[in-house]
Amino acid sequence: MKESKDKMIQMLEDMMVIREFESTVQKHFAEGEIPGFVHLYLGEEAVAVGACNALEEKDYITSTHRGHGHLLARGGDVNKMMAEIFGKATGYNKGKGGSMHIADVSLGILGANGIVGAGLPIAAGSGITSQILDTGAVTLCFFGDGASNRGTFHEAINLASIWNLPVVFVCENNMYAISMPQYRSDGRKGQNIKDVSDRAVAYGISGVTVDGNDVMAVNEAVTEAVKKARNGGGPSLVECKTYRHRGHFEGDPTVYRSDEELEEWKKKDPISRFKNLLKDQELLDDAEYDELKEKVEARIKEAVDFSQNSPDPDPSEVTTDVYYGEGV
Ligand SMILES: Cc1ncc(C[n+]2csc(CCOP(=O)(O)OP(=O)(O)O)c2C)c(N)n1
Ligand SMILES: [Mg+2]
Repeated sequence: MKESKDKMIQMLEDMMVIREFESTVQKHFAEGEIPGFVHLYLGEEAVAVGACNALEEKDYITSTHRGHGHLLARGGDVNKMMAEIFGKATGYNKGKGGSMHIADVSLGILGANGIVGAGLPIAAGSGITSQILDTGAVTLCFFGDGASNRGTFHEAINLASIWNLPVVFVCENNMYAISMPQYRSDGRKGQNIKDVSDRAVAYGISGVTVDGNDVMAVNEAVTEAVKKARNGGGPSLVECKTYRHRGHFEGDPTVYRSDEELEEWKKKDPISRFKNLLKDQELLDDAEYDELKEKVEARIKEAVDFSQNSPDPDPSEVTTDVYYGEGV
C-alpha cells in the first residue's frame, strides 16, 4: 500500500509540474518574452503522466508538437526545457530548436516533432532496433487524433503489427486537430468513427479507449500494453480521451468551440479529480497538498530565473549544430 501511495502522490506531483510549467509558459508568452510558437498541454496532464509512469528507465518515447508534458513526465530537465523555450543558449538545443524540437536521448526521449504523425514511424524504427538488439526496451509513441489520419499512422502500425514490434501507440484524442473536430454526429469532422481505437482491428492489434483525464485509468491500460509488448506480445493502441484547455496554439481565438464545452471539460480536470480521489482515500490532506504546490511552484520559478538570467545564443554560432545547404 505504501508503495502505491507513493506512486500516486508522485503522479499527482508530476501532473502539477506540467500544469505549473505550462501556465508559466502561457504567461511569459503573452508578455512577449518567448519567441516562436507554443502548443500547451494544459488539461491533458493525465495522459503523459499515466503513460510515462508505466515505463522503465531503458524504454523510449516519441513526442509531438504538443510535447512539453511528455518530456516533463519522462524526467526532462526543467531548467533546460524552460531555457530552450525562452530561446536561450543554456537550453536543450542551445536555444535554436524551441518548443517543438526538444529531445534528451539519455532519458529515452527520441524527440518532440513539428511534423504531425512523424513520431509513429520513428517509434516503429526504435521498436525494431530494440527487437534486433534484444534489449527488452519498449517504445511508447504519443500522437494526436489528427495524426491518426496521416499515412504514417497506418504504415507504422501495420509494420509494427506484422513485425510484432514492442511499441505502444498512445493516441491523445483531445477532440480536435487545430479547429477540426475528431468526430461529431453532424457537421464538420475529421473521422467518421467515435473511437480512434477502432482502427486497431484493421491491423490485427489490440485497441482500447480509456478516460484520458483519469491518470490511474491511463496508467493501468498503458501498463498492460507495455507488459504485453515487453513479453513479445507485439504492439497495442491505447486511445485516451482528453481535452486541451487552451487553443491549438497560444493566440488561437478558438472560435470553433463553445465556452460551455470548455467548462464541461474543466469539470473533469485531471488534477482536481485525482487530488480529490487521494483526499477521499485519506492518502493526502490539505496541508500536504499545499506543501506539494509550494514545492512545484518554487521549482518552476527557479527554471524561469535560470532562463531569464541565461545568455542568448551567440550570433557566431548561427550555423553550428544545424542542417543547412549550399546557398541557403
Ligand atoms: C504533416 C503535417 N501536416 C500538417 C501540419 C499542421 N498541423 C500542426 S498541428 C496540426 C493538428 C494536429 O492535431 P492532433 O494530431 O490531433 O494533435 P493536437 O494538436 O490536437 O495535440 C496540424 C494539422 C503539420 N505540422 N504537419
Ligand atoms: Mg487533437
